[in-house]
Amino acid sequence: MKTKSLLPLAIVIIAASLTGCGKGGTNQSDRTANALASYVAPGEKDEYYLFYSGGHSGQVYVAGLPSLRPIITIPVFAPHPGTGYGFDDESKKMLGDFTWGDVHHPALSQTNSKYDGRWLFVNDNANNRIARIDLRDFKTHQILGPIPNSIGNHGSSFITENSEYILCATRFSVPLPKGRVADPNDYEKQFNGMVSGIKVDPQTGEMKVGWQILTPPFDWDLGSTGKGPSSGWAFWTSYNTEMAHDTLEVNASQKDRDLAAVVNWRAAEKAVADGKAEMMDGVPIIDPAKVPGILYFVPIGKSPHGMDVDPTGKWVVAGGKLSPTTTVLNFEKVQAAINDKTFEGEFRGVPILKYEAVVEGEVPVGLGPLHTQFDGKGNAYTSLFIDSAIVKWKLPPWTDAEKKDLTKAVLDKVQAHFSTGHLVVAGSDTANPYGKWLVAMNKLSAGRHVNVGPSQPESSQLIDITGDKMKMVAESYTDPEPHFAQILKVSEIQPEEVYPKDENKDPNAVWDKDATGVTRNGNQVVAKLTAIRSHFTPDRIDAQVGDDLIVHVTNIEQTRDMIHGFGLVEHNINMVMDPGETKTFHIKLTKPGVFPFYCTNFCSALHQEMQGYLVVWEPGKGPGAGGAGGGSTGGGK
Ligand SMILES: [Cu+2]
Repeated sequence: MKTKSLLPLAIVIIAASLTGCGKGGTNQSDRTANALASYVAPGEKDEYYLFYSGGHSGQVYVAGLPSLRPIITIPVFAPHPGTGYGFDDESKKMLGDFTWGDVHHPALSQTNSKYDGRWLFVNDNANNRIARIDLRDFKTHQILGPIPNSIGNHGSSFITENSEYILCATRFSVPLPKGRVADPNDYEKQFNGMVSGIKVDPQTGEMKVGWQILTPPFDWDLGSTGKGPSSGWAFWTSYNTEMAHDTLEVNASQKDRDLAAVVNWRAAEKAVADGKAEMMDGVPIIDPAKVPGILYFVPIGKSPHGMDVDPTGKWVVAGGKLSPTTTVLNFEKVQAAINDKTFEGEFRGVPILKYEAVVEGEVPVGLGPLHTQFDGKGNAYTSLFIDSAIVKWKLPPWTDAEKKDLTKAVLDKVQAHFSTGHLVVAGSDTANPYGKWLVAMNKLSAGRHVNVGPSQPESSQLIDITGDKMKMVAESYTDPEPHFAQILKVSEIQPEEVYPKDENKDPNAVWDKDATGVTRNGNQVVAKLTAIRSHFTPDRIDAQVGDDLIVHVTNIEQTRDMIHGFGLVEHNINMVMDPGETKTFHIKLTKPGVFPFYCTNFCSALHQEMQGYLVVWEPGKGPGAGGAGGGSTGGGK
């Protein structure tokens, strides 16, 4: 009797010791397998770059995959003393008067719907800008904007399949052109949204505003561009087709369906070339009511969010947000409906495609579907904000049984922690995704890290999607606040580690001691310095109160990772020069004194000794005092 009753308990104990159930409900063998799957040993390197947007930090962060370890911050819309960004003349000019931005959706440049490893574009939702990062040096090289006639540049940056355009849509609507004032009570009549085509130079990546399409004052949300059969098209969801201007939480959630935009961007480009646009604030604007064939609407339920085109370009998936389904549009049906004029009405002269004619199905994925990504094997992965999960489901074509009951198309679900917003599958927006890894970027990661006070760190989770079932592998801190991300194979790019001397075209670059020095011309004092381990030449600059001081520093190292900084005390200056790079700053000297400058970027055992003095004399005093016209003033030669 006694033996019999103890037997089940013994089995439980043995089973528990075999599986070794650990923290967080993961058993020991899974813990070991997961650790090995994401482990990158000291000296080894990751296989992929993860570029994730930094939201209102204004920056882009780069981590490695599968380790999820942060590698570098690429400053874009905010100063970053660690790299001297926003302190030298060039980056200061790019930032303009803004010290922040709101980065949402990075886009890697593409050629033939494949990442070409040249540029990464990111949008600024707050100040209506687009930036270009060059993957040759992982630095921001252009900030375009504020874009005219565009407010709330959230629905971007969506790149076309050969990087012809960055396409953008507005989240907010205002009276246009910017600066015109109208009462928000007249929202429907006086306010407008906009779709913008930002033209990208195919050689240099230089961006300029190409054209714009006027839209009703809907709040455009996320979008994506077509490829294959949908080549030349782009798609955005919207919320607030109610056109409410207050208490949007309630007033913009009245209708069961909102209108998504289906945009023929090639037709827009042609219409502008054919002179069918009217200028507003220097930009050719197309009114889609006057130029048919550019814009169509299609109803999507309810308050949708993400709009993603699959790798074949045939299926366009919209997340329902307030509806527990994703809506799958069939692009061939979209084209047929356009050709056959299968419309269910129009809005302000723009045809509304008949829902039943273009929808392939509504997949019951779960609560709060936001964004969808693809693995290129016929599967889709959707983030569920409310369910805090990632759901894997099967794209069409569906079997008859699946069509009858689309719950059968839902293949797997894995919990995320918590409230995933965006997710990214490696290469999802190309014609040939890498698949392999999915990263869930969670919005509310309450309690996932050790307690650091009220601002709870966000977290991202790495999910292995190689098998039939998804597998949660690892989790890591992510800087606030991640929105979308892009994943690029490390082996596909070869960033420069040193700027070659002969490629430095800066007219103020100096490479040898004889070319360095400080010269005065009237009230302007120009210093040309070299930096090399472990000294500046010259290490003394003399000037006077009231002078304009211009300092050019060239890092003449040609050795990788030999970086020097130039920090000037009490003047808010910190430049950082990479090997072979010249940077310039420019200040008005307002106070007398002796101000040390020093290398801020640790460079050698004698780094601490790498310093010098800016001597700011009272007006009319010091070397070269009173002398108008050129002349040496201290330090140097
Ligand atoms: Cu140094």
